[in-house]
Amino acid sequence: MTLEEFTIQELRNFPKATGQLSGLLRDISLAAKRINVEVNKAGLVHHIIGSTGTTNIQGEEVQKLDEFANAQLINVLRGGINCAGIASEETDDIMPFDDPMSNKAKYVVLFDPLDGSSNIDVNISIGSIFCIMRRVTPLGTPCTEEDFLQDGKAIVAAGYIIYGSSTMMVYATRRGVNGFTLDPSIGEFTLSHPNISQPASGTIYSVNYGNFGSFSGQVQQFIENCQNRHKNNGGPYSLRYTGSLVADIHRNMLKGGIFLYPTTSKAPNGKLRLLYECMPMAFIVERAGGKASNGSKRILDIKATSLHQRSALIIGSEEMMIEYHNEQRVDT
Ligand code: AHM
Ligand code: MG
Repeated sequence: MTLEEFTIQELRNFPKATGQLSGLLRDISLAAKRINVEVNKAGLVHHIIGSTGTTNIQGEEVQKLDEFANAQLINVLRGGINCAGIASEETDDIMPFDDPMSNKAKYVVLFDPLDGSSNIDVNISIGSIFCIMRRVTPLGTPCTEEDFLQDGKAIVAAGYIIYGSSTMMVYATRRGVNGFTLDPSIGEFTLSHPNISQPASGTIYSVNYGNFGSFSGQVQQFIENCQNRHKNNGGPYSLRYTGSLVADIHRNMLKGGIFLYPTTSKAPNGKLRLLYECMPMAFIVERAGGKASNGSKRILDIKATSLHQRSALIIGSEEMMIEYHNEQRVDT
């Protein structure tokens, strides 16, 4: 079943649905296919790799593919009629589409167009992350920042595209998580991973171990426990970390594991973006049965106060998350 067929099938189960959410998911999947084509050319065509020579609002170098992916997502969402406006990791401010059709749309979309961009030039999986929120401002008016600065209760769907050994789009709604693999022979995302459920435990931990020295004592202890405690239990956990959030969380969601990006001395509020990275991934993982926190608070209970707010992120299999939080309590 293609993603398009799947979303239409879902609509049949909800006769009252307006089809706006399904339309958005199809719009996003179209942008994903266009981004995928360029990502696949990255080793061949030099005008698309490397830096644009500019920096984004976060002071990071903007890669040409980041910019391309951002433009593709904006174009499909602006061209469609289901999105009132967007916020992007690569754009300073929100972008209300502000035309009569868009102003009537129920949803706004937040995204990180190309996450893990430091991996583009070295052929390691990268991803796009998106989050669809129900707006709070009156329909018929342009959306405002208030529609984006919400907590997890506003999320109706979230997903990611992973450009890896194959290209997949995984998305979650309140009804569950489904994964679609791009079938290059027909150019369609095809249902390959129905009803994804994250194993309750696992043997993988994912963390930038280079930052170990600047983690808190409690985080260091948890990591040491991952290395030691399970020796009687089939050996230590395996450390797996690509530096691409989507790839690291995708693997852990399918196999069971925990991902940690705690606060560090360099990033005292965490490195990852609450709205474009942490909240969408938290929504997906929770729908698959896992958990996500900033170390002390559930990610989906945090209400963003600014668009590019950072957060620590601890996310993964339920039992490993409980273990993490129990240890934090014991140690503090
Ligand atoms: P980006 O949005 O600039 O690509 O950065 C986000 C990435 C995540 O994909 C990844 O988990 C993290 O940054 C890796 O950071 P580090 O290199 O500090 O380990
Ligand atoms: Mg990112």
